[in-house]
Amino acid sequence: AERTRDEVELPPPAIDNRLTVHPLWPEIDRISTEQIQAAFEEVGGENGWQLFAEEGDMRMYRREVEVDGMVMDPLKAMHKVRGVSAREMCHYFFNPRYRYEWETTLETMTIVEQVSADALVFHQTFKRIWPASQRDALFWSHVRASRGNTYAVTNHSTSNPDYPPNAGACIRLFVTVCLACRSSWPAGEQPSRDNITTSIAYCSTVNPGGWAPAGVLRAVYKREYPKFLKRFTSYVVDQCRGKPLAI
Ligand code: 18C
Repeated sequence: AERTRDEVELPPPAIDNRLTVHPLWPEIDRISTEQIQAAFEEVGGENGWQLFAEEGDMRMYRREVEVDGMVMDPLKAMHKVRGVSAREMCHYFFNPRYRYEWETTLETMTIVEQVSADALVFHQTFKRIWPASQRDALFWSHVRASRGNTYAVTNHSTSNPDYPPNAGACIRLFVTVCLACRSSWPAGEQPSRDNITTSIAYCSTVNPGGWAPAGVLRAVYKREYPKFLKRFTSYVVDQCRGKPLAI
């Protein structure tokens, strides 16, 4: 039963019609297209990307960017995972059913709007980091297939009158995140758990939304991003074990 339920909810191979008639569609389409394209561009040291974490096939780069004294360093991570597909990776990243199992920064998650099979709006609160105020975020999330065995999830901050910023104890932060995944397998073979490799590009820019000490913030993301990517990829590998490969 578990298997059938999962297959039904896998990211759809084409855009859901309900999304294309939603008021957010033009923004969702534009930002997702930009993010997916940028995700696979090489980092090359010349644009100021510095490597800050490396482990096995995982590499993480950041650019130091401060706006009015607030840290907004863009992050870009590359990884390779064997035995799971791009579609499976994006399924577990997009579907809220699994989020508490791999997302360790989360305090609460609410689905604000179910737009379509491939788009949701979330409100999330995060664990508080002393001495800063607690943060929350309101963002749309969209999963789509692209050419070349690629699936990607893009998350981007939005607004909603029912969830006004900075109303309670939380300061609203702003995110743009893209998890782009591309699968490959040897030419002439059928893809299987034994021969598939998925390249992952994860890009993230977080605007903390209000004062946060730069040193603490950079220390937090140096620790949290590698932890996230390692934990999430091994979570997906574990979940897929023994299940038929979904391409
Ligand atoms: O992409 C990820 N997750 C998605 C699903 O949840 C989604 C989430 C995006 C929000 C990212 C912002 C998270 C801020 C968390 C702040 C509190 C961290 C507490 C940790 C302590 C245990 O796209 C995976 C996201 C992986 C997040 C890595 C951490 C990034 C930290 C960025 C700095 C946050 C600045 C605000 C806090 C100020 C503290 C001094």
